[in-house]
Amino acid sequence: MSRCLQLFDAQLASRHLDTAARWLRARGAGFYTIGSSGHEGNAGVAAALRLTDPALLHYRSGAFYLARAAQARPARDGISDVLLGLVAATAEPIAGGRHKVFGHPELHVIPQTSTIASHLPRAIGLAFAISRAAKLDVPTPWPEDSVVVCSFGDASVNHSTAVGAINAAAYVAYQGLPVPLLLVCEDNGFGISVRTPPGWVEAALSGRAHINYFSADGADLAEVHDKALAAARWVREKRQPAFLHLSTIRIGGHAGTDVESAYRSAAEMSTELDRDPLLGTARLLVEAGALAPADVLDRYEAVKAHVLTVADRIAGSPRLNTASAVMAPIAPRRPSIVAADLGARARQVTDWPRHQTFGAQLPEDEGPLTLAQAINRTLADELAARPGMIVFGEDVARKGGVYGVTRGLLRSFGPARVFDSLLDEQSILGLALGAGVAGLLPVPEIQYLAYLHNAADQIRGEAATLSFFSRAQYRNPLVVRIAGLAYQRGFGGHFHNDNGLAALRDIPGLIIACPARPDDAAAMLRTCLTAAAVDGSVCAFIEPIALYHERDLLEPGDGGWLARYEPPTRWAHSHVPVGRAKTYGDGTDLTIVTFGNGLRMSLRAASSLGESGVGCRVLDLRWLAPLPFEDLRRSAAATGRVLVADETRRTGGVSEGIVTTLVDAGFTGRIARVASEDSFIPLGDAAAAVLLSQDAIEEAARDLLR
Ligand SMILES: Cc1ncc(C[n+]2csc(CCOP(=O)(O)OP(=O)(O)O)c2C)c(N)n1
Repeated sequence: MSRCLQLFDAQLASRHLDTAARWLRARGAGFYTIGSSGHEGNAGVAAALRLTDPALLHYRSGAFYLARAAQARPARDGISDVLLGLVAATAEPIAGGRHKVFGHPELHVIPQTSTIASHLPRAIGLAFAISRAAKLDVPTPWPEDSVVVCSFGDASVNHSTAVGAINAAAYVAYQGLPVPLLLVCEDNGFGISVRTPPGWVEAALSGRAHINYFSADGADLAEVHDKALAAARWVREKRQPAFLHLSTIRIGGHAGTDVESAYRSAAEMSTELDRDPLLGTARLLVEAGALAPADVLDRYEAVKAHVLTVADRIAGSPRLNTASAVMAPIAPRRPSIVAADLGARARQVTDWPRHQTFGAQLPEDEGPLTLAQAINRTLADELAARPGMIVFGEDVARKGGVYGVTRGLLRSFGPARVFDSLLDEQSILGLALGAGVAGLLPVPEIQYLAYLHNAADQIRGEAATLSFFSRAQYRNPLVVRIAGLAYQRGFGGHFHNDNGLAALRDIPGLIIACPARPDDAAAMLRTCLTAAAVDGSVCAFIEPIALYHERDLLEPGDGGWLARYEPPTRWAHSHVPVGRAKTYGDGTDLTIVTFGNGLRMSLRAASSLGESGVGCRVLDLRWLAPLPFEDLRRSAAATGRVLVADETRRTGGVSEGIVTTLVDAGFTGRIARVASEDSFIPLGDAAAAVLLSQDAIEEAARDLLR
């Protein structure tokens, strides 16, 4: 009964936090009024789980958070945590005033965004990764027998992200792989003003193959606890996913600004209050003789007084007030530590284990390699050196990738570390996010850039924001390899030649690598993997498909696009730091700024221009975010004339950023740009009509010099 009383306190406090949220808002001191009222039965779910079971919570799981805070030893003051979040105080323990989220590393609550259902792919990834990490002997913050709990609303069930994630959980479980995941649907019957058809959640979630279904009346704490206990036990023992469907009510509308009477009758709202979970628990306590009715009221008032007193005290707490303070945790970077770590690791690599990976011939002895081969050998070297690194995606394992980039990795490292995923980019990235949080180093592949876009939120909204919303207390190290860009000699049309990077370029903190040459690809991939491991960096590694198997630069057979693989003794020396460009040539007439396929075209153009006496230098940016500001400025100043050769689209393409950067830097010389058209890429030879060409670069260069 003391447990029940403790949970009742969590429920009461959660309810009064909602009151406090509106009170603070009315005083201009609070900024968030989405509450948990009516959902307080979720305290019983927390009680059925262990403190160390990682939780990804719905924004109405306030009582869960408070109940879990009480489980900690010493107990945390969850009330203060939430209030500090409501007033966006810097002292708030997880987001530090950046948002109101439920989260705390000591409580194993991982903060979530407000994008409904977007946390489900990560939750599945985490459930998968905890077991996978144990199998690989990689330490994680959580015991091997943990249950990952993930809560969400009833309208969220219909979101394609949830549908895909639930399918992914079943797909993994179907194969007999562990997915210890408890999916808790807190069903209040509404998504803002839209009613979920009665019975729909049960119809959608129950009876599914490979995901067990439990349900409970969210107003009955004892029932919630019993069912949650049964569900958690089932998940923990079977290592299979389960739903826990809680029927709840929603008291006070969607948020403080929501006028519920616009879409609900007063009669309906007042009848529903019979199902208030606070009344349910009070009834339990009174019937069991633990409290008299008057005690219940006293307790209610005492908790209210306490919450409002704390609210009053923290109302004026200091808030973030400078851009640098706000932005500090977006993507903390320590380039010198990355370089040192890379060097130290390289010194530890010895040839014997590498021979086990590569056979008799080490890659540095293979002679000049293509871009695809260089990436392949680097992945192999890094997989050998990093036990927590996993490589996965569509077709990466058995086939070795559509372009052969991951060929042989499955054979060398086995299916626990190199595996084919289901065909769902959102689930691939979600798995990566869960794996990263669990302590693995995920290297997912997105087969084509065009197919990143239907899952971009997993990078944009989830991966890139985790450090921001947790003050870097949670990180999801990630190196997502994306085969992309155009010029596949008329093959494939738009979907295999997408040249749009704008959707990645504006994501705060995201590192975008775009190597063009084999030697750069190897060094930059090592940099990304090290930055991910050391700083938790989120990296998009863009691989220009058309250059994967390119061998020549100026003449057929010249081998000018091949490069030898560097042995580990040279890795520190050839380290390419994030944001460092590379210059080719030292001409003083013109600087051509470019990257990717543009580098090869520009080098060819520079050679041709050189024949007519024009001295060019070509700057390969290599990193598209952060842009190599200093190198750009310096090489522009060296000639006073800049031509940007950009294979991405004229609007929203990389060249916009380069020109703006130069203008911002006070560059007063001449600038021009050539880019691809604002078009999708057509099939066949027509592609050339809309893409940047070597001829266009040469012509623009001559114009600029005229
Ligand atoms: C992807 C996305 N679309 C729209 C919204 C705006 N929105 C916020 S809450 C909400 C309703 C969610 O309903 P439900 O999942 O039932 O949770 P509840 O709020 O009822 O607990 C909507 C549409 C959002 N946050 N995310």
